[in-house]
Amino acid sequence: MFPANVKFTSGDRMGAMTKTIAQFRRISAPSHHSKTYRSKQVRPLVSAQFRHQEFGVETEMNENIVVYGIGTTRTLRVHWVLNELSLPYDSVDVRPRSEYAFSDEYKKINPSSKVPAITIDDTPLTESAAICLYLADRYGLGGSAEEVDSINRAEIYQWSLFAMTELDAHTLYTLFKHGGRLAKIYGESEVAATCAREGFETQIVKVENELEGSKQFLVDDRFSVADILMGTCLQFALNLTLATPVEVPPNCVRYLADLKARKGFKEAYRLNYSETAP
Ligand SMILES: N[C@@H](CCC(=O)N[C@@H](CS)C(=O)NCC(=O)O)C(=O)O
Repeated sequence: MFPANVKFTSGDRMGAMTKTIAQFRRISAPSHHSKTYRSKQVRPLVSAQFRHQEFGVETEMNENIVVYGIGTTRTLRVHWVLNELSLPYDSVDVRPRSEYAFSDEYKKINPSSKVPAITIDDTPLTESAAICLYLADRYGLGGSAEEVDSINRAEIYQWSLFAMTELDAHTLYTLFKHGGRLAKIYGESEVAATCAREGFETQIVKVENELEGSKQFLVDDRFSVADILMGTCLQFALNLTLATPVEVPPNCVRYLADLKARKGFKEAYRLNYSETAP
């Protein structure tokens, strides 16, 4: 199932990785304040050589990956998966709703002008979850490297899609758009915001119960892309600035705190939230 350039060390999934390329670069997108688009500047970013030992993946990276998008929990998840995998990539600083996001240049990458997006050797891919699932499958992040017919893999999809649909898209983003900071753009609506809040608080119980008993990861006691997608949704919930904050229950708060202690998360967070990161 894996392409020729991604190999597991001879039958030993926990074997050491033999090759890592980890030179990151950041490309500055034109600032949303500027009227004219400056040519992109390339700055070297720090390398991050970690995690592959955990997954036992031997990677020969022949592709050029560029991430478009910083500053939100959806962009964070893409930086996070790449940092967990120690994959080299370039990053273009595109903020949501910025002038560059609506430029013809960016619309060729994501016609809906949203972030995040990536290009892989100039082929664009959008939708944060699709990007994360693809990269996790292709480069073997934890449980995602399971055979296609394994139940673990099915559970990774189950939790990933649950996070994206029940939490990210139709409860948290609706609350953000109609009851939070984006209401000035999308219109304030108490009905929509209340429904979204109740929806989140009902759905999160399923995650809370799953994490009972100090459970660290969602699937098979192993870190997987489902944890990245769920963790960023929980972070999204906690980031929402609302008169009455949404309630994130204790097992979820503890689970997120553990995820945030990971080196891959910390590096991704630094790159995602600081425009001046080297
Ligand atoms: N389903 C998409 C949602 C992308 C999305 O809505 N991104 C936000 C930033 S987190 C955005 O660009 N919003 C612009 C807007 O619609 O205002 C994904 O997960 O990638």
